[in-house]
Amino acid sequence: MDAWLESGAFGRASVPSGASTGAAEAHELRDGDPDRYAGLGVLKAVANVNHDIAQALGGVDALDQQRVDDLLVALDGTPQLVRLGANAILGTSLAVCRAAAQASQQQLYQRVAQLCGVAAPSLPLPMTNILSGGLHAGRGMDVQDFLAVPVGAATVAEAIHLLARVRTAASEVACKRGLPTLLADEGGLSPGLESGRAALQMMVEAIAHAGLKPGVDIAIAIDVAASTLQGPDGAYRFAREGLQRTGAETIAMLASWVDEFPVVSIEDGLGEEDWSGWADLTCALGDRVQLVGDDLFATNAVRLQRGIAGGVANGVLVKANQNGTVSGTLAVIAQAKSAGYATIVSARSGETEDTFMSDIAVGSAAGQIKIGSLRTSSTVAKYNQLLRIEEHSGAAYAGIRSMRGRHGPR
Ligand code: 2PG
Ligand code: MG
Repeated sequence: MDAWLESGAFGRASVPSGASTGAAEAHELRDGDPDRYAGLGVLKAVANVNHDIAQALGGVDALDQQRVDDLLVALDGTPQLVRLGANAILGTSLAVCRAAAQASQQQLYQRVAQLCGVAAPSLPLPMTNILSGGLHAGRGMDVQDFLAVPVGAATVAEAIHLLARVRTAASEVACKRGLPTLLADEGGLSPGLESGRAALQMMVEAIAHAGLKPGVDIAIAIDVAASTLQGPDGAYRFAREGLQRTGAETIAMLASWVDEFPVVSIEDGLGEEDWSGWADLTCALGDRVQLVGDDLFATNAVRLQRGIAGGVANGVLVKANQNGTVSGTLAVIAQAKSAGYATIVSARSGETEDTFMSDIAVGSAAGQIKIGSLRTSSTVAKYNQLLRIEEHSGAAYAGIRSMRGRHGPR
């Protein structure tokens, strides 16, 4: 998506797509023509940008991001942006924001900081996928993601280096064990291990093999993506393990992992509509680890409010394409922060070369960022953007203080 302003300023953006999507996410408009990209073409969304959206935005002040985004949402007219498509709307919103940054001679992270009233942008603590299962790896393991969190790093540059060391070491461990070393969707490995515990053991082995201390240099985050495991009866099916667990049993399993391994963050530990289970999970583990809602909150203010009111989770994953606009995404970050929730700006499993998310993470002082392993150009681009901003901004590194649970602010 390209946006030109009358001044000649220009902004370009592209939008990602996810494999494990939450039901409450803003709608991604696909053509549904089976003869083109298996139905996943986006000619309709492109046409919406070129016609309805271009017409509606002509003459509107691009520096007024809120007005641009309000116009886009009103033009769509549906809560989940099904008419024009959240892909069409977000692409426009991001491109306009970039053009506005250029017009006002700001770096993009500075523009984001201005939009959210953040005086001190910060460099985020990264978390990175190392081992994959679920929909990111042909269901080779039940749990979707095991991630490394470089809790011992003092700068974002050092953090990225530690992550690269763990990822390389994980490949070596896989090789040694005769496990596959091919890439999963997020640049991690797909070892197809039989249980979450086995994957955690492999994570610890990889961290140690990299010459690092588990829990000191590198801790572990998990994205269970439990919505993808839950059956219509509400039970969680761990097919690879050959087990079914109730919500309470799933909480007990997660608690045992926190007891035994240096786990500091658990995302989507239960399903997206299991609100009472989530409240129990938060009571059980919220003081010890960060509990992150991804499919649960879907970067949606109404769902997040329900979570805050019900004592559910203590962190929110932030994906701009779940929300649909720049303003809406930044508003969710502000809402989460004022409730004391951690905010983790996240890539999707289907990413592009666009690095906007790095600027959102810094500009909003989100504190954390989740990007796939340093194995593809789409992820390297985002880490590079963080390094560029680090050099340009002199912003402080948020580090481990940005987490919730035992590492978070008291
Ligand atoms: C997630 C994301 C990134 P997807 O579940 O958090 O790992 O995956 O884009 O497939 O939703
Ligand atoms: Mg997730």
